[in-house]
Amino acid sequence: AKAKYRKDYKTPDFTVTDISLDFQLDPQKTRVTAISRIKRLNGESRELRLDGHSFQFVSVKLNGRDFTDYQQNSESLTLILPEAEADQFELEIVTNLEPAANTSLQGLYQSGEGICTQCEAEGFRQITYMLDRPDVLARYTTKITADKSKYPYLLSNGNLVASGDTEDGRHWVEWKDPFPKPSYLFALVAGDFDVLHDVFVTKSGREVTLALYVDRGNAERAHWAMQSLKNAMKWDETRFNLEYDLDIYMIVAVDFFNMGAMENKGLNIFNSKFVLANPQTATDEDYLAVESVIAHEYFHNWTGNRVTCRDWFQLSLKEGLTVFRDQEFSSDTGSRAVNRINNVKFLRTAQFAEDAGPMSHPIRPEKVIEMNNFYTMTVYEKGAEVIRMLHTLLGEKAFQAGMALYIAENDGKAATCEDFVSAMERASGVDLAQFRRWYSQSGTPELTVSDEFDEKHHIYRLNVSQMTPPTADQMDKVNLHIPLKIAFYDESGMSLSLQKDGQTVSDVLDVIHTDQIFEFHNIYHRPVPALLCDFSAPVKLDYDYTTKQLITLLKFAKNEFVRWDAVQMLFNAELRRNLSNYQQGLSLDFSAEILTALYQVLENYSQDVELTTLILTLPKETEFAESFKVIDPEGIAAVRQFMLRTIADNLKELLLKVYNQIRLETYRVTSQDIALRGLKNLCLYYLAFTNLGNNLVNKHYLYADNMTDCLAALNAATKAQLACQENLLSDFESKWQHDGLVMDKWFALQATRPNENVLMNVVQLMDHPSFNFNNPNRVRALIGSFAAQNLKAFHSADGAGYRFLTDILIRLNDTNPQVASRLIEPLIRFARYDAQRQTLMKRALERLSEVENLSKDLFEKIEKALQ
Ligand code: BAL
Ligand code: ZN
Repeated sequence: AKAKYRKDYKTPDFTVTDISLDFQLDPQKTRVTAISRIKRLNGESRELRLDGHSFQFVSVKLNGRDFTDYQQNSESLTLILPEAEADQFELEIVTNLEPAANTSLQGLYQSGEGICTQCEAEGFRQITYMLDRPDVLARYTTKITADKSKYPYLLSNGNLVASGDTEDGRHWVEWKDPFPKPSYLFALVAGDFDVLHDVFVTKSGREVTLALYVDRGNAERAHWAMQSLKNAMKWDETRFNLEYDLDIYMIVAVDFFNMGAMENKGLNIFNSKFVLANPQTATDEDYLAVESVIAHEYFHNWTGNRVTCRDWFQLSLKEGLTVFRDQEFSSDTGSRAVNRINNVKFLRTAQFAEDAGPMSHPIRPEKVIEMNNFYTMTVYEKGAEVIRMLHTLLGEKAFQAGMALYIAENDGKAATCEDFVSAMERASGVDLAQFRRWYSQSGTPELTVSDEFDEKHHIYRLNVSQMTPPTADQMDKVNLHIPLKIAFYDESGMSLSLQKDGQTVSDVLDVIHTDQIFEFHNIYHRPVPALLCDFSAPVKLDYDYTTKQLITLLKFAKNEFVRWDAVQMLFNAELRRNLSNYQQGLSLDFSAEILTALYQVLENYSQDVELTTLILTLPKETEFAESFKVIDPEGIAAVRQFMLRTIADNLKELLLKVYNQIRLETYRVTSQDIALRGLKNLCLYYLAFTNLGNNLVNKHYLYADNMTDCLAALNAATKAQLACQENLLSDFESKWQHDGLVMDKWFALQATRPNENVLMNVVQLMDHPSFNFNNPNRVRALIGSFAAQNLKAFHSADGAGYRFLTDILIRLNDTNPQVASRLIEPLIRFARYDAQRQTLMKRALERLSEVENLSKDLFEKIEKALQ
């Protein structure tokens, strides 16, 4: 497998201006005729290399004549053009596809009873030979002919321009997309659906038809998604001044999908997981996820579609920016603090782990073998953090001026990250020279902070140093421009104003050198510093806090994020200290001071319900694990259990009181109710670990009238291994076995049980009637959760978890390499475990590396891990 490098980018020699696609659709044999208008951009070139694979090639015609002057290999077709025709010509290519046999879920494939496409990043080339690169923008016309009774709905991008019936029970439609687009945004869907219709009137008064297509019988599960779409459209007009541009916006939900969703122009295709929601089937968390993914794909219409990427190394240009936009949408719509905390939790666990592993890469990667491997936490979530830092440095007004300039300059074009930063720089006048390094440097920077208080002169100094440790892909690091947001509190919790030389100074420090001293005046007592408020940069921060200081921040900080972060530091310190005790066979203990502080937070829960829940939630094992160089899976599990039980026992009465106080009548998805349910269910979770657990959890399950409560009971029952657990699990199973999406919750619970025999159980569940190895959601729920979330079982010292995952990956390598490549992640991060586990993990990877027809997806990761 050959790598591609960012530095090798060359503009294409040819471009496709118009393409007309004709699909004679059939699950066993689909015939595709593609007629392209092609223009030469480089007057020298006579060789036209088109990408394509995994179909049956039928014929090629040049300007209407059969054409034979070409070379073909497993990935491409290269035409040697006659000079006389090379400037501008028409190419007709015919291919045959078998959607029903396409388990890769890329290109054209069958999902359930329907047929659909997935073309990002390089799936279009599985449909026909094409200049399959994002800087080739063409106008698409798509004609689809198919069986009318099986596929009453035939959809593609743009507007429906014609339709009709054929004599043999088939029908056809023609769609035309007026906006030139790269091939990765092409989409086609055929099937039978329930359709939910609505209308959105844009701010300039245009009426847009909204249509949401779901499996028959699921229409009532689509209303939340529709409302979310309308909210997103409105929000983008208000906050970003961006209006929708076509007359119709369609969303189709399908059950077989590798990603979460896809932003195809005018025709989003969604994993049904991110569309369907009703109180019986979806949890509060699911509702919020649907809202955010619907918004994300909608926001791509401008940041991704109207302005697209020049090449795939620039992926973060659209993804980082669009994640930032969907995060802002959720924050403006719901609670900003809660959104920030949840995003930071995710980044600190998943993205930091990626940076520390063999797949580390900058948000704009330099080298890629399989592009699908770069739809990562780094490109998406860290990419969004980089945009957020720009927003912090520029402020909303200048940031929006930069956005407007970026859109104006690049509309209808394929742009680069540099185009974006340059627009931001020119619109704001802020020098971003050093800031640009965030795009080329990988790894998690570390800030070390110490302080001095000069009592006599009332001066307080912060000494800040930065360092980015070497990563697998990049040894040498440079200094970054890091915005460090701070606040100071006195012992009584009053916040102090930041002053220097009699002037108020900014609470965002520009950290740009290796070592810097920041001085603050008129400080009369040694303050407690709150550092990295709101996680103003994606870095690790080290400051030697005392427990007392952290408790002060927890109690008094004005900023919710600071309060939550203080508790994270307290929990981490408790875990670390006790883990070392555990490893030495000493007894464990929990700080009484911290218990008292947690008690007080819970007692005052009505002041901020959501924050109370977040503060009292003990980090998951995987979250704790991330702070260790060498991870001890058993030790972390044992100590976390101890912490959990200690909090539960000590706060038992108060937990029960709060549990009983919170009463919700009918289920409503409002911020207030979600918050109250969250806290009640957290109380239930702790109480499950006390002698009250079995009764309480059993009752909670019985009375639950919504999935959030039902799942909270199941989770508590299985994690605390209560007597009622088997009963509840089988009740759930008999109720929901017909519904794969709901059963995913059950599969994930089974896979993350603390039981000794969990692996055997997972293996048996692969034969469960609701399980389907070809459905990525099922595979991720059962096998993905086991490997990525069940730290102790997956890393069992005998290597059984590793062998199991390897067997699965060998199968998936043939059927769906993209999903295989996601699942392999826990295995390639062996450097974080002890020598014995490392040996076993490496052995598993070596076995994989010898598999015949190893996909590029797995090859790239295994090679990096073992090098
Ligand atoms: N472009 C792939 C799916 C997404 O990020 O929206
Ligand atoms: Zn996206």
